[in-house]
Amino acid sequence: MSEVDYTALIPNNVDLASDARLKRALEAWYPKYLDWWRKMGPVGFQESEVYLRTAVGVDSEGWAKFGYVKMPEYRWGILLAPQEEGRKIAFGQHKGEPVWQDLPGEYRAMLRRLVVIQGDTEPASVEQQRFLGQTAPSLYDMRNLFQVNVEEGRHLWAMVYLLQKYFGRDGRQEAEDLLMRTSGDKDKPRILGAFNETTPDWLSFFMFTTFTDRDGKMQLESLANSGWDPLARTTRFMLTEEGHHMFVGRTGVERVIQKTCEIMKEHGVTDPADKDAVRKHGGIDLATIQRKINFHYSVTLDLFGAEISTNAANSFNAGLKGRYREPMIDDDHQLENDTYPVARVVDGKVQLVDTPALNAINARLCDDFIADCEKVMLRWNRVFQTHDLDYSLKLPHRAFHRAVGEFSGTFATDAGELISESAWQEREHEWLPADSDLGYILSLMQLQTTPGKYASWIAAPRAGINGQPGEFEYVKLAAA
Ligand code: BYC
Repeated sequence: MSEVDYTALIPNNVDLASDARLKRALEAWYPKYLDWWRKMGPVGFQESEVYLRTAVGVDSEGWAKFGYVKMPEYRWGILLAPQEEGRKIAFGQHKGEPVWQDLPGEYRAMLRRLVVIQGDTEPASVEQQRFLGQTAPSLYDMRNLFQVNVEEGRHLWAMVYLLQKYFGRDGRQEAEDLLMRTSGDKDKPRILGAFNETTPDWLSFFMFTTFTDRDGKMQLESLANSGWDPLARTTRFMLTEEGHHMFVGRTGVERVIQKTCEIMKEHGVTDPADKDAVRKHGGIDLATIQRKINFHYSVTLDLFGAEISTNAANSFNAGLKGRYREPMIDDDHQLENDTYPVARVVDGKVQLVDTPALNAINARLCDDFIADCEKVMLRWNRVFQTHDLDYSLKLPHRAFHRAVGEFSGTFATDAGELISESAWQEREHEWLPADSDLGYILSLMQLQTTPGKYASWIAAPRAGINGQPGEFEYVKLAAA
């Protein structure tokens, strides 16, 4: 069924009413989730009325409605994309067989791991962003932050549904554990590196939603063709929501660049390295924006795992996790005799090495991610052109500042030249923000709550959410 039951405590299109055991398990998890949301979710705005989008259907047209909601009352639902009749496994050794509706027993452990890792990132990002409401540069941005947060919450529900429906007692335990780990916690951290970093300011948030949410898109796209149909259908619908998160990031950074360009033009600043000239007018200088790109992009590349990975080969071979947009790739979708060029360190240099394609699944996804990020850079660099400024931002080399995979343990410049550790450390702040840069960004973070007004360091958006006018009150703040 694909009709969404909104009368139920947990809105769903999975006919929860007819599965008493699952319904009980999810209803028992709900108060724990709410507890977590209140403790670890957005600080200070739980009673405010936020103009949010809520998913009410799963068709591509008209799947969501907008209205004011207090976040703890958001209708977090379980929504799967419609089942496709006769769908076949599209890749790996089971290619051509009907997709699995039940959990394939031999792949239980692999699937559990994929679902848990995916699930773990969702609450992690909410935790990372929990203080940002207090320094929102406008009500428009505050609303976008909370939209992202409630949808990450819904994505957690999506994974918890899979765990509780298909993995029995272990699944229920994993669902509990997803609420027990905490981003950045010394003893019980979140599973993947980037989700334990802090998101202390809004430029970090926009970089995170540009780059790290884009990893989310790539990973979800790879799972959206899974031979395990419940996972494919769940992730397909998650992708519908993911687009807005990346929009928030891309346009957020774009608006920061726009404001900096306006300041530079207005005050005749021509040297992009002249931080002070921009900072004294309350903007974020271009060199600092570039360093923030370098940091967030490199940390996100680590999320793809090792470029050469038997885990990834096994889950591809098993038909569980494919490549980016698998059905559009023109090959045999089994890859047993194929090779793929992987960037590796050979003779002290980064070189492409032909590698068995099955082992290079992570490397390929990473390449697709990089190509997607390049498109974002084109958009950002267009802002300079419209201001007649001869400047461009760029992605650092894939070997730069890596902690996972081929380049972990090496030291590369932003252009990919391998250098010694001491040489790298001497030049680190050419490429990565110094504490003083981060301190400056933090000093700009002041709450702006007048409808239609924006902080000094960011331009207004081109259009409102859901066609709303410039002065729209996106968040009705609760009286303190
Ligand atoms: N940090 O063969 P390897 C999102 C571990 S983001 C720490 O290299 P594999 C979102 C790995 O677990 C998308 N550990 O990699 C965005 C393994 O440990 P075990 C999240 C790491 O397995 C914004 C060992 O190293 N979804 O949705 O091929 C906001 C060797 O692993 C890291 C997914 O990632 C790391 N960075 O690939 C909200 C999809 N990387 O098991 C949400 C599901 C690797 O040997 N996950 N390790 O002890 C996967 O597909 C894969 O697990 C990975 C790693 C791509 C993450």
